[in-house]
Amino acid sequence: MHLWLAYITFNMDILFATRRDLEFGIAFVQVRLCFWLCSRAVHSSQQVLLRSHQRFGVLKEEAMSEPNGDKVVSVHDLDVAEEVSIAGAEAPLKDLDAPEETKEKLKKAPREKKKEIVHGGGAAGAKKKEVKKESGLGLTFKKEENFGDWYSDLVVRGEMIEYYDVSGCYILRPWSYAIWESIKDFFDKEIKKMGIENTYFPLFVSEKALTKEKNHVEGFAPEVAWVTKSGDSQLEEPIAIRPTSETVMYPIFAKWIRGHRDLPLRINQWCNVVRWEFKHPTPFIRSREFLWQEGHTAFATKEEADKEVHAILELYRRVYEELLAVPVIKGVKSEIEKFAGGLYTTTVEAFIPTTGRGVQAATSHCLGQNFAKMFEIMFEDDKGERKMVWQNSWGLTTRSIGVMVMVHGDDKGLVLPPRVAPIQVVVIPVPFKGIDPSDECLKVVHQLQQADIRVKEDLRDNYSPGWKYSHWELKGVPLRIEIGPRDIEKKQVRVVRRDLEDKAEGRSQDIPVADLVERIGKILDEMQKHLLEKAREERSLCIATAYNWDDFMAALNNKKMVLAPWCDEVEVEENVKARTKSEGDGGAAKTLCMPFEHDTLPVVQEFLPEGTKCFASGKPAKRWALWGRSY
Ligand code: 87F
Repeated sequence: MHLWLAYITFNMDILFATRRDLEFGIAFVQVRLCFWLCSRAVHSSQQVLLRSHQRFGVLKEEAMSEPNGDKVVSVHDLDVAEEVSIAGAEAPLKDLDAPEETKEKLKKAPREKKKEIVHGGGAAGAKKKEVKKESGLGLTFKKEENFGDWYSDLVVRGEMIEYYDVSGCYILRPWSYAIWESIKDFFDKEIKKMGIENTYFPLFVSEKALTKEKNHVEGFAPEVAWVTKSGDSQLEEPIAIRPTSETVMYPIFAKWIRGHRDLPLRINQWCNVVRWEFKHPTPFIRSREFLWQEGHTAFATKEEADKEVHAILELYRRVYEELLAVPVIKGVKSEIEKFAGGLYTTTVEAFIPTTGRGVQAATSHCLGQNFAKMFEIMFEDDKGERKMVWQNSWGLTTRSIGVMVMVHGDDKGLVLPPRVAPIQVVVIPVPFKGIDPSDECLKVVHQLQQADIRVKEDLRDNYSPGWKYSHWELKGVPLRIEIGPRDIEKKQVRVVRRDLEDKAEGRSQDIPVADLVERIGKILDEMQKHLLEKAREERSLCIATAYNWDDFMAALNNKKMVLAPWCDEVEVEENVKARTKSEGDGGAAKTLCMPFEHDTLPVVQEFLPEGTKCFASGKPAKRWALWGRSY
């Protein structure tokens, strides 16, 4: 067994070696062999325990521990598959939510096999051996070839999501939850500046309250989850779990609002909601429970409400563009697509170029006076007249994280924009000839921490530098710093960017330690900008304009969003939905929004010449609409 392990460890070190790694490879292997010999002497009689933590039959590299908890030696993933059965370790976890088809593919997918000429290590040196190796760290699927499986694999291997045994529910691991916290911190500060206060209302809604505003629940009723039992006894009345909190909050608004001095009332809550979706669940994008913020406000006048709708929409744009580096299009929803309980719905729409699908990124609704009427939310104005309030509600969810993953991720893993990356810089020592640069790494970490850069060292001695590079690339950390003995001599470090291709100019640069804080700060800003620009360029190539049906269908089937002049009639949108479903092979298309802006054109709706016809009905066009298939 130990011989096997030494062999595996040795080969994996070579396999994960990058150019720089190879410089130091032999020495590293020597250290490993020494380590193994020692451990063999001490622990030869004990059974090695192996544990598998990765689903899909992919075993994660992990330090094996003796029953007493001591680390023995590292084992790299797939190589140990046979060892697992020998050691009787637990079987790889079942993929609980991935579609059956995906599970099958994941099981069958040929792992990338690499043939490597491995130079025998240690003092014996020059012996050459041909071995087949598998990396196990790289993703199984390619983004362009098999997007769905690439995404499911990525969110798990990138440690964003853990599957759970309730369908449609996912565990947000610290890596993704930290991203949510960044979004939350930013948005929370901004809404507080606007005078909005945080609050918390209960998770449960009575049936009476939930069904009070009929329009609002009508289409959604099948998605409402109900509690009907406690223990063995039936509840007297079933209680709904909030799918959104209009009906939870507005009875209380009616109580709190009496006169014009109680207005505006502006509150927000950060919470979870449950919607029992029947469409195929996708981590972050469509889950049965998700996290969000929901803002609910009441004003004396429509003008004030309108103003807030747009101010919040602008904040949503900033979350996507400034934090997540995802370009969005602001607009208003069509009559079919708006929130049925409200007056109008504004939206920020994102786009996933790889699938050619739009995705509603966040919405800000003007509810008008519908809810005020149903829940009797009235106020006495300064002339003593009783009036109904004007209301808004607005929400942004953890879907935003999924959109970011889909837009920026690549075949190596996640690519996290620096502003939301839980770790912005990882510092990795590259030992050579017995020189261990760990202390220098710690100094650099300290230096960067002082400048509020989120930085972490990876000094684990049971992983090779090459393995660590792949690991942190998979997790999307924006920058890695490598420090080897030669760097120490030259008082410099090597900095490598995650957002650029392997051979791209500027991906890797040597930076003097003295300039580090300033230069790293600049590079992170540049990366943030670059990611948005790159995504914007890609997205712009995916917007086509069509004036007739044939051009519209052609663009749609070419994975594009289509900007088209439209008569703005409900029946025509329904007809377009039906026709696109039957004529194309990617499902129905609908209006994503009537955009307020288009690329550099901030007033797109003003550029509709007299006499322009609707692309679908041939009737006079009233506005530009952006159409597309969507999530
Ligand atoms: C599902 C079940 C029951 C969406 C639902 O967008 C009710 C609903 O009202 C429901 N799904 N909606 C619309 C939510 C509107 C609105 N609420 C506050 C938001 C943002 C935040």
